[in-house]
This record gives sequence, structure tokens and C-alpha cells, in this order.
Amino acid sequence: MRMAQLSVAITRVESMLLTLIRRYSKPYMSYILAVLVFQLASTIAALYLPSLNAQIIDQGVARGDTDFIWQTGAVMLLVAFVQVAAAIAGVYFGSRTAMAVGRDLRRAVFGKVTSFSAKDVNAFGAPTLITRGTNDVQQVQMLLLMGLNFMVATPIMCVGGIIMALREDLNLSWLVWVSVPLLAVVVGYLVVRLMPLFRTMQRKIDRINAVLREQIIGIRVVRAFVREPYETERFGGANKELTDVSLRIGALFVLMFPAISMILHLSTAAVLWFGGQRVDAGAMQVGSLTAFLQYLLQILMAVMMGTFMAMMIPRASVCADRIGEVLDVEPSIHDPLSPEAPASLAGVVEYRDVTFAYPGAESPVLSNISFTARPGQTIAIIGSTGAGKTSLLSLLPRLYDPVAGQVLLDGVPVDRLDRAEITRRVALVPQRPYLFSGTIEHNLRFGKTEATDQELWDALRVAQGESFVREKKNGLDARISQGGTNVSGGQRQRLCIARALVTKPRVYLFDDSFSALDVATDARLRAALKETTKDATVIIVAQRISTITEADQILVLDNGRIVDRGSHEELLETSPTYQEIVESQLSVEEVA
Ligand code: M5T
Ligand code: MG
Repeated sequence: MRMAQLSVAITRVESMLLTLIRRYSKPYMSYILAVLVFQLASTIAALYLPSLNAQIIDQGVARGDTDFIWQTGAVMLLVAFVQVAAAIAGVYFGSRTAMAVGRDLRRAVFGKVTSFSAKDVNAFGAPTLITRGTNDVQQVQMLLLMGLNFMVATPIMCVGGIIMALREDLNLSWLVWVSVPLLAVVVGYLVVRLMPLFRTMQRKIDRINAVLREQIIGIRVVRAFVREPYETERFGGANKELTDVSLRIGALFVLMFPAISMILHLSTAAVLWFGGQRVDAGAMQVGSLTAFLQYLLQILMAVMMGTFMAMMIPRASVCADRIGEVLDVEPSIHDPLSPEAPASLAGVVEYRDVTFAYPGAESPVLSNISFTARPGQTIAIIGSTGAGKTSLLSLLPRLYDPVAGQVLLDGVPVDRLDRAEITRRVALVPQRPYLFSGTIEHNLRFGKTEATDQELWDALRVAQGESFVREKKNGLDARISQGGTNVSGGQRQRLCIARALVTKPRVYLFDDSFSALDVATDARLRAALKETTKDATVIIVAQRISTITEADQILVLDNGRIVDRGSHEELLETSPTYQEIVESQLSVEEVA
């Protein structure tokens, strides 16, 4: 059973860990070669030292030959110097390689994740993607570091140590055959026990990450509902699970060190005991005995290092698998191999009998959606929450692909366009406005880095954001915290609108982008927008009827279907659903 586990572990190792290391260390082959050479030099020097020491004792000290002691001592110094210098050089190149591979691997994970569509990110979940790109890469990097530092030293030290020890005294060789396998078996047993625990540990780290992330992001809600005790308990639970696994791992580690040191000391005692008898009998010299002992210790150290490394393999291989899972994902939405370039850059949007369902969902959220929006037109979409408005907009910039039907931009299906081409022409102001940490300026330039300050201010003026940015001490250089949490909801919305305006797109998608604004600001903003966007195609999702009364066409969405369409006046007469929405808002306003 244990053997089965071990062989499973080894084949696993062969799969992902080796693939990753092989692929990512390729550019650093010259460094690795340097590591090999320096380690070889350092190990040979280390193996030479005890035998020089033995010579000093047996031929120098025993015979009182001071010249010999000086000469051999000088050689020893030289060899020791070579050993140290080579070891340092080896570690230097080994570390550089491991760190560089770690960096490349992190870059690869990051690059892959940025290529993910919304669907791919949801399939993993953000917390585990973060752990995989940081902690997991770190584990692989650590293994590589250890591996490079001991890779050559360990086997040469073992084999060389055994040969050198046997050269000193053959009769004591049985000590090597007993102590080395004993150490290997003890440490190996512990390693096999540790393997499954490490896998659990990585999962628990994911879990802690998930809980922590959710709580930090939702801290205001937690406060508002006085949920601190509950949340503390939830974190406590996750924390305790991680602690428990760590403790079980710790318990095995605790066994490891005494076991190893017991074997080392028993071996030393045995060498001194049996060797001492042979020295007494005149069959062995004192120097040889010391050398033999040193060799045996060197061998055991090497075995120990080897097994320590072996111990890191299971955890690193779990991590490598997890990294591999990310790297192996073929992004579900990618650019076409030979993208088409549409003849015109007008910005005509057409949905042709589009049906869409979220991955894993039973029923579609959008069914048979057809409409066309032309430059100069404003199309409004209205409907109750959950009707599918956001989902509808997300199909144009290809956050998702429809399951049936087509979305066309200037007559070309969007899946035949380069996504960069789409985003250059289509600006989406998302329902949940998101800003990045940095300055206001940095956020506004997000879609067009080369925009001038004048363009930024123009966009802010239209988005009704000019005055509050001017009021800030640093103006455009004012700091924005991650997610834009240090500005109000309405300010965030206006900055997001300005960000879209800066890119001067052909198509504007506003997903409920005016909801956080008061009625007066909303009106002013729409008046200014009308002027700026008069040649562009505008699709507005809105809650307030007042926002959309002037739209050229209003689509009434219910349960993922367009139930009615027409102008405000037409719909007031013909559409019961629209009438209901209007009535509900009128009564609210009357009461207020
Ligand atoms: C429509 C489901 C949601 C709802 C339906 C964004 C999203 C939505 N849904 C998912 O399953 N996964 C998702 O990632 O789709 O949702 P919507 O398009 O967001 O509706 P809306 O924009 O009309 O609503 P609102 O509240 O913004 O006015 O059933 O469960
Ligand atoms: Mg929505």
C-alpha cells in the first residue's frame, strides 16, 4: 500500500513537476552546467580532505615528521579553499537559476490568467489562482533551489564516500551497509506519510485565502450586520483546519530529526567501538579510523540531504500539478487565427437570434435576442433585475460567447475579430464600476495611454466629474485605492464613464451607469453625453424610465426575452410590461 503510494507519487512527479522544470529551466542550461562543474569540484575536494587528515595523523603525528605535517597541512588548506570557493560559486549559480525559473513561472501563470475569459476565472475562483501564482510557484522554486544545490553533491558524496571509506578499511564496511539503508528507510517512511498531508495543506491555504479575501472585501457589510463574531468563527474554522494539518506534518517532522541524529550517533559509536578494537589489535591505524568515521558521516549527511530533497518533492509536485492545471487551460474565448478586418469602422451592432446560457446553467438567460443598433442611435434596455441585461451587454466585448446565434460588429461576427480590435471600438462602462489602484490620471488613461491631459479633462467634463476632481488637492494625480473604494459610488461611476469617453469608441455600452447619480446630475450627464456621442452607437441599460425616454428604441427585456420594443410613446400604449414599470416608478416618485 505504501509502495503503491510511493510509485504513484513518483509517476506524478514525472508528469507535471518534471515537465515544468524541464521546460522552464531550458534557457538557463549554461548556469546549470556551471552548477554541475562547481559542485563536482567542491565534492571531490570535500572527499579528499579526510584522507589527507588521516595521512597527517598516521605518517606525520605518529612518526613525529614535522615537515610532512606542514606540507600536507598546506595541501589541505589549498583543497579546503578550493572546496569552499567551488561551493560558493555552485550555490550562486544554483540560486540564480532557481530564482529565474520561479520568476518565469510566475510570469507564465500571470500571463495565462490574464488571457482567461470570465468563464475560466470562475471555473477556478480568484483565491486559488492567487495561491497558485504565488505560494505554489514558490514551492517549485524552493525544490529547484535545493535540487540544484545538492543534485550532484549528494550522489557523488554517497558513492565517493563509500569508495573512500572502503579504501581506509574494508573490515568495517558492514557499518556502511547497515547504517545507510537504515537511514534511507526511516526517512523514506516519513516522506511517504507526509505526501498526502502536503496536498491537504495546499488546499487549506486556498481556503484561508478565500475566507480572508471575502471578509476584507466585504468588511463594511460585516460591520453593518454585526457579523464579526460569525465571521471570526468562520475564519477561526479555516485557520484551525490549516493548523491541524500543519501540526500533523510537524508531528512527523519532530520524529525525523531525533531519528536521524540517533542513527548518526549510533553509527559513530559503532565505528569507534569496532574500529577501536581493530586499532588495539594493530590491524588499523588511528588516522584511518578518523577518516573512516568522517566518510561515514559524510555519506549519512548526503543521504539525509537527498531525503530532505525527496521530502520537498511531494509538496512541490502537488504545487506543480496545480500550476499545470492553470497553464494547461485553453482559454475558452480566444482570438481567431486569422482575424477579419471589417471594411468600415462605423460601429453597427447587430444581435442575430442570440441565445446564451452561463456554463453549467440549466436554462438560458437570454433567448432569441435580435436587434440592430446603428451609429447615431441610442438603444435602451430596460427590465427587472435578473432579466439578463448585463449578460446581453457582455456578449459584445466577448466576455462570454453565445451558445446560438451571432453578435456582429460592422457586419462581422465578433468571434472573427481580434479582441483588441473590438475593445478599441467598443467601450463598456460596467455595472459595478471598478477602478485600479493608482492615480485618477492612470485610471482615465487605462484604455488609451497616449491621451493628452486636455482629453482627460474633456472626458471628465462630459462625465460631470470635472468639479470633484478639481476640488481634489492633487487633481488628476489624486490617489485611487484598489477597486476605487476611496471615492463615492457616484464619483466612481463618473470616473468609469470618463474612462470610457477617453477612448473615443464607436460603440458605448452603459450598464446601469447612472444609477448612483442624483436625478439632476443624471440629467446633466445625459445632456452632455448626447452631444459627445451623437455619431456613435449607444446602448444604455437603465433602471429609471427618465433616463431612457429619449432613446430611439427601447427593448423591454423579461426573463431573457425581448417582449416589446419601440419608442417611449409607443411602448406606453402597447406594452403592458413597460406600463407596469412606468407605473411602479411614478407611484414611487409621487410618494417621494
Ligand atoms: C441574468 C445569471 C443571474 C441572473 C441571470 C452576471 C451573471 C449572471 N448570472 C449568472 O449565472 N452568472 C453571472 O456571472 O444570469 O443576470 P444579469 O444579466 O446580471 O441580469 P440584469 O443585469 O438584468 O440584472 P440587474 O440586477 O443588473 O438589473 O439570473 O443569476
Ligand atoms: Mg445587470
